[in-house]
Amino acid sequence: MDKILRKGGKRKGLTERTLVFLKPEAVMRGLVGKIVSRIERRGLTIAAMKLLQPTRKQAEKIYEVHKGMNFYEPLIDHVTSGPILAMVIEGPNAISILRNIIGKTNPIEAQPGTIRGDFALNVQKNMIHASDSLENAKKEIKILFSSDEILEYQKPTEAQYMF
Ligand code: RTP
Ligand code: MG
Repeated sequence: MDKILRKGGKRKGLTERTLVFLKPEAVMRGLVGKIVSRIERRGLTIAAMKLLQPTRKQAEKIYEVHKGMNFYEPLIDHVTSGPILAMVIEGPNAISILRNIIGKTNPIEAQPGTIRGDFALNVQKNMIHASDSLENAKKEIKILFSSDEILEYQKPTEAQYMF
C-alpha cells in the first residue's frame, strides 16, 4: 500500500490518466449509466466528468491525426452533433485497460464483452473514445478539461483490495 501513496495520501506515478468520452449516440440512446458502470466496476477512478457539446475546434484537435482521411469530416460533424460525456479516468495502466474495455474501432471486429462489441454496429457510431497513448492522453485531457476540474482522491477499496 505504501508504494502507491505519497505522503498525505496522494497518488504516486504508478497510475495513468486517460481521456474517455461517450459519443452522442451513447447519450441519446440512454446508455451512459451502463457504460460508466463498466469502467467503475473494473476498479478505475473517475477523476473528472462532464456533459458537454464539444466545439468543432475541440473535436478537430482531438482527432487531428486523422485530418485528410475520408472519415475525418463526417467524424467531426458527428462528434459535435450533440452531447458527449467526457471523463478523465485514472488507475494503473488506465490507457491500455480502457482500450481493452472499449474494444476494436470497428464494431464488426470488436469482441462481445467489450463496449463496442456489446453496444455498437457502426464504425462511426461506435459509442466511446479512449486515448491510445500516454502522450495523446495528456494532450486530449487538456483539450476538454482545465486542471481544476480534475480531482485527486483515492477510494478506500483501491488501496485495500485493488492494487
Ligand atoms: P477513438 O479515437 O474514437 O477512440 O477510436 P479509435 O482510436 O478506436 O479509432 P481511430 O482510428 O482513432 O478513429 C477515430 C474514430 O474515427 C471513426 N472512424 N471511422 N473507416 C472509417 O470509417 C472510420 N475509421 C475510424 C471511428 O468513429 C473512430 O472511433
Ligand atoms: Mg483514436
